[in-house]
Amino acid sequence: MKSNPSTAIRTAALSAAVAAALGTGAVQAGEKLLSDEEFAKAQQVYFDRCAGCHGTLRKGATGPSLEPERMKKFGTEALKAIIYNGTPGGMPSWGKDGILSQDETELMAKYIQMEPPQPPERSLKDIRESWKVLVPPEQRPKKPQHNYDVDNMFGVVLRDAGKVAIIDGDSKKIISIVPTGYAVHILRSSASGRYFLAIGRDGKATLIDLYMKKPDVVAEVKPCSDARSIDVSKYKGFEDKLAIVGCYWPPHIAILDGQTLEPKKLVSTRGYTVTDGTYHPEPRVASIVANHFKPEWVVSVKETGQVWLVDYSDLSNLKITMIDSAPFLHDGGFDASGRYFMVAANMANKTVVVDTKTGKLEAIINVGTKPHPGRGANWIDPKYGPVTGSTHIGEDIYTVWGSDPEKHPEHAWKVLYKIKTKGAGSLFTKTHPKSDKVWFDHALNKDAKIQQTVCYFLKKDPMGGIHCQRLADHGRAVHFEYNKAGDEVWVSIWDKKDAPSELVIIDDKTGKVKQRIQDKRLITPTGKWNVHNTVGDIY
Ligand code: DHE
Repeated sequence: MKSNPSTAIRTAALSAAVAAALGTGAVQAGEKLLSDEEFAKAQQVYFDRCAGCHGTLRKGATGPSLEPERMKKFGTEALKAIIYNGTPGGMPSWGKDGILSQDETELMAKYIQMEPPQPPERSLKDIRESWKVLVPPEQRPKKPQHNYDVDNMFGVVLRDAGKVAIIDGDSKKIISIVPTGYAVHILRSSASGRYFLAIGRDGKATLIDLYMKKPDVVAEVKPCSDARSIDVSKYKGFEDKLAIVGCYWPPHIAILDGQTLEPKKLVSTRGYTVTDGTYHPEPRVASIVANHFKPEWVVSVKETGQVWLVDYSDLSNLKITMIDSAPFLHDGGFDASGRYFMVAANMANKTVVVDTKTGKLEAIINVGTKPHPGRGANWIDPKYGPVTGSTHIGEDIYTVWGSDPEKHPEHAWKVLYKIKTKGAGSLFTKTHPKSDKVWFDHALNKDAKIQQTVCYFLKKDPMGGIHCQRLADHGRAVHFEYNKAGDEVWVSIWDKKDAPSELVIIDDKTGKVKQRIQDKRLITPTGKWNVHNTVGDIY
């Protein structure tokens, strides 16, 4: 492999986070196409860039299977072209976008023709060893030690910094920058609103106390080596007693104490697919929500296509309802009533609806190519009543379906209309009950100008056209969150790690930018959560 100073492989060894995730010294199996140093580097790149969509064992999910037998048929040159240029199906152009060099592209083309190394499992004992209580519950403040409105605080993921910014929604001041996990993915609020729970891509969960003068981590634990989801127990009488982490690797759920994150129980998600009953060694845990009607978490098991209702009322006699739905479950949220959980089965082009009251599959809707709503958007349509909408990665449409089977059964779970967007690559949509608008981004669109553009349509006239604006001439405009009052919507401008990023605040009434939070500490901001809206599942 040729090497020059600009494209040379930059790191010889695995980073600490990835080494912990994948295990150091993985041995190359099968044909040896890379030196040990290159192999270690490729493992790191695969973990950072590829595993989320293709799976650790490369069996495929949001992206196709990359198993060696299949890859060898493509050969190194064809694989290099795909990795460098991306595909119309949504694979990023890693080379063209300046993320992978020519050498790294070649490295990955060779790596995926080799057997995938299997990372180690994680036992309850391993997890226990990673558990730290930095401030025990009895030493935490009894009330806020500051004058900020906790309900209007925002937690903003600073992805590549592995940190979370806590921002006052009133003054827009950055109150605290809290270290969390490697490439932290999402935050959720505790039922009380006093804590943010963060989950890092390296599987580290952190509990952030917003009552502290300077909000900080009070407990942490690492139930997985790769993860994307976290939540707490919210049912009456169980509020914040327990927490759950959904792991990508090892494929399991971890139940934790809600106040200290002490690991309590592990349940493997390995099993058989709903499609043809094939055993899957890596069914990863995607979205998790807390059921409002029962002491349960609703857990999406991606590859097998089951939605699990995990009853947390008795951990020693754990009951799990396994609802067969559709494979490749990913992100989702509740309808406006909080009864129906709607989750995108993105590679199946479907949205699965689960009734959390009866504990049964309610519907499967054919929505569009690769739906990706985040937690989605709910509003009252003037003609159809309560509806829900989703954006798509794979095509330029916004799909709207009825979501009120009680009062509007004739429209429930039927696609009512589709709105044309500015292009494919949309990741998130959001609204607020007080807003007259429904917003969506195009963060993964191939065109930089479109990536930087957000749009809305009006609830009163959804087919009356979209209103779009380019929010920045750098980075990608991604993910929305409203403030507590529901009159501002915040958008991240997510640039590279060494470039300035920012948060753009839009006046929701006028749809115009009213403020920008620019601060050199805001490195790669992606998702953000307002305490009030996250506690109440308001979207
Ligand atoms: Fe995410 C939600 C997985 C890429 C930002 N992301 C989720 C959820 C899952 C997931 C399973 C649902 C969590 C829940 O609700 O409990 N995301 C994955 C991936 O596997 C994938 C495709 C590739 C990867 O390697 O991670 C991926 N996600 C991304 C990104 O590239 C984004 C834009 C930036 C980043 O951090 O990497 C991104 N994902 C988000 C955000 C949410 C999310 C902001 C939460 C949305 C919300 O409103 O709650």
